[in-house]
Amino acid sequence: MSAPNNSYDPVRVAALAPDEVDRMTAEALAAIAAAADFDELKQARLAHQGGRAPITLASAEIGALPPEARAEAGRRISAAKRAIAEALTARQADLEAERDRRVLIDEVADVTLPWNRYPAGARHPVTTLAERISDVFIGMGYEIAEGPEVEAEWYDFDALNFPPDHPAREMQDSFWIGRPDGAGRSGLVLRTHTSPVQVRSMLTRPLPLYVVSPGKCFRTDELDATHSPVFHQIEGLAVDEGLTMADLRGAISTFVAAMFGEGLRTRLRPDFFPFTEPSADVSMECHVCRGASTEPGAPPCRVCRSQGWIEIGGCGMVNPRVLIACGIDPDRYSGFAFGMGIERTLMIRHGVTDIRDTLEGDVRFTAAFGVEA
Ligand code: FA5
Repeated sequence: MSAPNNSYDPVRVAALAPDEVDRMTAEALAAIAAAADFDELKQARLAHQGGRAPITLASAEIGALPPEARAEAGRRISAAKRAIAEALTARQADLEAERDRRVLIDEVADVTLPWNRYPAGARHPVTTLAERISDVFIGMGYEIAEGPEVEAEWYDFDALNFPPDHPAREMQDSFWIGRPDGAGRSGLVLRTHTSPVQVRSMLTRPLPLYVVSPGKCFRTDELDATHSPVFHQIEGLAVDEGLTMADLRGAISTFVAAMFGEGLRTRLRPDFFPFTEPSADVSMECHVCRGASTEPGAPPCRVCRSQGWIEIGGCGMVNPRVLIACGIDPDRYSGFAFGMGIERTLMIRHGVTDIRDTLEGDVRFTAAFGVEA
């Protein structure tokens, strides 16, 4: 800063002359107005408001003026600084408003665009039906039991009283797991039914025993409208003192009422399974025609093929040989068991005419059952 000077020296303080201050101010205002973005505005601020700005340097010269001239020069400089500061603030506000406007345009969300291009997935109806059937039995006090899909031959056949080399073993055509060296069977099989879970349950759980076991089964059946090489069954097993066929029938009737409606009759007809004695196939009265289609002249029923009855699975009293194989005293305990196909139950319940619809993964099929979680 120059030293105080009582004699006005127009050369040394030319920067404070009104024209010069006006010129500096005009230059600053022009630069500020021309700043097209925040960077340019920053440059203009540094150039015209910073420590090296002409107006800042000029104000440092006020002390060099004669005292009578200082006040006026001070006012002029202050007015110039104020004008520059206001211009900077205004330009800053303009640029911010412009940026906000651009953001609104650039980042606009078109709320009319379709939002569900990837429709929510749904659980497979076979899975949800298996859970519903399980829930019916859980409501009666049963527990869920599980077993492996790759099963030991002993559980799938031997312990269930399928004699070795007996044709009964071929009742369910099996996918055998070969030995890694290719030399014959390994003793493992893709389980052909859920009945091995009966054995696993009897060997590991305390008595009395009430379990259901839904799961996948595998057979070398040709794929057609009613058969699949991979399908699901649900197994039921009860072992307790004093159980009879009447208890078995009660369990099945409760299942039929819960799944197909109240008041439908059930029918057990003699059948053969090596692991139950006596054994029966289970049918229920057709839930669509309720047997009416069997009357002479009545319209045909697609669901039961005018038989009046629909077969839903196999059942029986647990063969005492199986109880013994599982270390259970058949003189004290008796048991009943049943096994039903889940795809077949789905087909009967929902009028599905081709089991392949349950396998193909077409969402138009599964979506019809809703998006039940
Ligand atoms: C059995 O598998 C016995 N384990 C059932 C059983 C359990 C009897 C407990 C007694 C006591 P079956 O082979 O009939 O039985 O099969 C039972 C059900 O599985 C059939 O009624 C059918 O609904 C279903 N099923 C069998 N094979 C297939 C297949 N290839 N595709 C779709 N469902 C099938």
